[in-house]
Amino acid sequence: MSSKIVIAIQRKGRLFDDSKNLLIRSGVNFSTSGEKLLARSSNLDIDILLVRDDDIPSLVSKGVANLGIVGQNVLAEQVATNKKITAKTVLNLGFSRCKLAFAKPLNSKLRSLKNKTIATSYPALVKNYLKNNEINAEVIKINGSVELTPYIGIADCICDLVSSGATLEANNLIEFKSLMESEAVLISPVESKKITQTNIINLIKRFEGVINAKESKYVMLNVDRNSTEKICKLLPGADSPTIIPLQKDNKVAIHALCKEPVFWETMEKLKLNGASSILVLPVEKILN
Ligand code: PRT
Ligand code: ZN
Repeated sequence: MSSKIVIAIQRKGRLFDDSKNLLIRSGVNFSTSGEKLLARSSNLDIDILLVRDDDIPSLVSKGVANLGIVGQNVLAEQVATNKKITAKTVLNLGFSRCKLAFAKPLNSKLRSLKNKTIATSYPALVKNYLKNNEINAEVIKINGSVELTPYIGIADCICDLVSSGATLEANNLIEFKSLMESEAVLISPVESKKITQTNIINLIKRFEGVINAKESKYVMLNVDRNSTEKICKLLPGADSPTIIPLQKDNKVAIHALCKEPVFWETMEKLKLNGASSILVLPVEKILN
């Protein structure tokens, strides 16, 4: 069996920068230029296929690529349309977050989807939603500029991706129902527990390490010994903090890996409970 890993990522578009950064931060060095469709890692036996995001589920399902990075929205639509799309999600990547949502013109009196015409680039997901909710409505597939359709008279409402909501606002549309939340995911031809190639398993662990590190912070602070328990309870997502006695007074230093965001509010609470010299440091990589 070849030990080379092939990873499919989007060539250009919203997923590209974060996909590339994830690979680079996981120690996969490569460079892309111009119209190149294949990039070879300079330090690992990895090929990176640079393709349209719509082709990624099929490349991975066929085993042409061992791994791929794609939005859940694209994967779900293709799974709902084509039996040959069997790729499995092995890791949620936490970037390119958006939702697929229904929206209508601001001045629309629409109260339900019943007997309405819905324009969308995600017809299979919308049809499934309508079926599951026993709603009879017409779905028309539009590939781009979905937001225009209510104004040119071909749809009563739309179902499209929304992230900041600025596009809806600019087009005088208002969201009224979310169909699904989406983020970028790592996919493979088989479920993660069925992956046997050690180098792929190790690469997925590196990806996990980068993603977990993004949310995590290393917190260091000093406190009176008898406040230790109280302070440890306030540290978000810290499993087992290290307690180090300080030479001076009856104080200890607490060092902890917090796996959840540490907000200013948390730091203020720590201070109110007696902590001092509170340092919050970024974590680059985690290997569990
Ligand atoms: O060329 P290729 O086929 O590879 O790319 P593409 O044009 O099909 O996709 P691309 O690059 O636009 O998006 C890739 C993926 O990014 C999507 O499949 C989603 O998983 C994710 N993503 C995250 C988004 C958005 N946020 C998003 N806001 N994809 C599209 N949008 C569009 C949306 O369709 C709408 O037109 O942005 C507009 C709304 O954005 P806001 O911020 O104004 O709400
Ligand atoms: Zn696409």
